[in-house]
Amino acid sequence: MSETTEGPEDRGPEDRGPEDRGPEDRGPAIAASTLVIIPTYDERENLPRIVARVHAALPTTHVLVVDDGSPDGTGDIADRLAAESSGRIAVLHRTEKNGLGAAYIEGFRWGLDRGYAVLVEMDADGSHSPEQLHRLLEQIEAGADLVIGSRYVPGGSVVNWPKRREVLSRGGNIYSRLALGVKIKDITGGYRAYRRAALESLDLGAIESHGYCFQVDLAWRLIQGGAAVVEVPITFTEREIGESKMSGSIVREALVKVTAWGFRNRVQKLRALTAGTKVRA
Ligand SMILES: Nc1nc2c(ncn2[C@@H]2O[C@H](COP(=O)(O)OP(=O)(O)OP(=O)(O)O)[C@@H](O)[C@H]2O)c(=O)[nH]1
Ligand SMILES: [Mg+2]
Repeated sequence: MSETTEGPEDRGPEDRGPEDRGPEDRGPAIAASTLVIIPTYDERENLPRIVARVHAALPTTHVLVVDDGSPDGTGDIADRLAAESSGRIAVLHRTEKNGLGAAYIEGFRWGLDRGYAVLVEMDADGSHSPEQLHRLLEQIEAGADLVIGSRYVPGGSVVNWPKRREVLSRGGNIYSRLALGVKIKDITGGYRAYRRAALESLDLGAIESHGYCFQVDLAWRLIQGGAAVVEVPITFTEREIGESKMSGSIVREALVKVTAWGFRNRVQKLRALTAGTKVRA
């Protein structure tokens, strides 16, 4: 398997909406064995909207909400949605805010235990468009292990992002590309689909990263293991409701860890090179 960075720019009409397909046949077939994991912290207004959009786009897909005891009552709203969902929505309640990475790991474990073929990461705040999820799933069907919804491949875009945020995100991606020597344009992106075997190949208990770093960490581990990583273009829209949980410590964590991984990787390569030279000499 190899690392690939660009999927097709568009695998169907730009906004192939549910209205274009029959009610029982929306999206790729694998949508019926897909679990969309949505971590939440204070997203009471966003959660019902995003879940409704997922099910309008892909009615057979299941959703798992992982709430970290949101003070605004998001967890209760999730329970209500689950009760009315005929089994398509489940909720995990965690007692305290412990970061997006830990929430996803618990969600992955839950989904793997229940046999889902694909596990998707999606923010609750509307930045990741459920109407574009079919693009990610189509690439899994085509053989990818990890598909990243990318803002920075041709066809990808960001809407309503303050310049400051875009500079930070683009800078973080350029730095990660250089430090790690990977070709992926949006390695910090959090809209993703994982083939279950890809997650099973990882030691999830060993992953301690939190924010953006969590995304880089998983992609980096998979690339090193020889996984096929593909990017598809997405339209990323800044949240309209609620507050961002981005913080300086999330940026610092990513910077420190990515630098350390890149350094270690180069040392390992250098060692392998000198060992090879000695053998040949
Ligand atoms: N369960 C859980 N969810 C979290 C935590 N922190 C953030 N989230 C959720 O993770 C998703 C992404 O968080 P955001 O605050 O939008 O962070 P971001 O997308 O990196 O930053 P912005 O671009 O500023 O929105 C949202 O659905 C949040 O509610 C956490 O500690 N626990
Ligand atoms: Mg966000």
